[in-house]
Amino acid sequence: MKGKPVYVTQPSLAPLEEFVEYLKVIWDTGVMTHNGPLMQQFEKELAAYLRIPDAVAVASGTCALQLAIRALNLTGDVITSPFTFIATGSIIRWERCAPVFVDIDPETWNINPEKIEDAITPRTSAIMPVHVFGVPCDVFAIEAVAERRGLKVIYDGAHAMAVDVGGRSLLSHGDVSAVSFHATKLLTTGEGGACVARDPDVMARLRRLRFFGFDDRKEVVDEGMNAKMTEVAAALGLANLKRIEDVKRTRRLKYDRYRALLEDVPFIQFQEHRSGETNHSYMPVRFDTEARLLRALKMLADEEIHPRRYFHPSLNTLSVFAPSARLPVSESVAATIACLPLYNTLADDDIDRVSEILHRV
Ligand code: T4K
Repeated sequence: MKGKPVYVTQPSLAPLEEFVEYLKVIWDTGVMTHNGPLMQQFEKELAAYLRIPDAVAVASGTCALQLAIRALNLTGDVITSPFTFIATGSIIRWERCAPVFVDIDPETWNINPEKIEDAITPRTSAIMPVHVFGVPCDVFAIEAVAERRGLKVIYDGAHAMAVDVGGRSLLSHGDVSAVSFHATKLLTTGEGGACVARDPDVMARLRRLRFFGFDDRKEVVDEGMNAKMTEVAAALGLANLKRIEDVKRTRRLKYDRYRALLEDVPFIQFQEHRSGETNHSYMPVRFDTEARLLRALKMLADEEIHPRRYFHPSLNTLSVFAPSARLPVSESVAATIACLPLYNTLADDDIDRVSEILHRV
């Protein structure tokens, strides 16, 4: 039976009253932006939640990546994953560097650390892996290569909120990690993001870059742009952060329900969580062929259920990044994956309906 449309995701929002409580600060003070009290509080509470010293809140996940590239003065080639959202590749190019795509692991769908070394040349300045769908990259192998070859590491941690690896936040790895708080993410501020850097001097630089190059006394001491998080966004972040553990728990239950229902479907493969850690921010499934994926999408769309082909096509095949090498694993994974609906208010009945349809594909 057709119900109301079911989308790939819906935002996880705190009760309106809790958001309004924070908004009152804005109405009382009139401060809407420029490193206001709510943004500072959000940075502190985010850092406390992640058990890291500090975080720099910015206007989007893409801005976070952009500022990271600038703060580390990257030039030349940046090695990255082709199986990701366009933002990863395009921000490298936007910053006048060249993305060099390296193929992915067929099971985790993250960059294959064993293939990184072969792609390094004298032009390479950094590696920018992606923790795709919130599943950690092999941070230890990647950082070993980076250290050996004198390269910086920026993690595109757009999906990596609230995941630990080796007993610490995934976002504390690398020279800089960049997370997204877009409406579709585990923690949302509407639009927003944050940078986390190991080196306090890099953190200070990120703060200057996001605010026109101003220092604490508002003197221009660096290059800069406007990538600040607004007070309204920070208010939403504060309200939503209070619920993040609930959000994670609920998503895990829904993810597990899908897994149990789909486990015996012979043509479906799940993403490998090798480190055992993930935040269940997406529900990706891989089909054996693109034809079967397309048939599944059609059958689901007929029932007003709308998964998404995150991430298709593989970035190395896009003309904006030509010429790029052929990357068979990423191209094949990208052609056969769909993210099923997964969000906190998704009804179990809808999960059952999606699973029942997939059994029939
Ligand atoms: N790196 C990676 C690996 C990323 O995945 C992303 C972004 C970035 C970097 C950059 O971070 P940001 O600069 O965006 O912070 C979404 C998001 O725009 C994007 O943030 C995200 N990744 C990407 C994977 O997906 P779409 O094309 O899915 O958006 P849209 O509008 O089709 O929304 C999908 C569904 O979500 C809708 O069917 C309904 C629901 N939705 C969406 C919005 C915008 C809502 O319920 N409310 C909303 O406000 O891009």
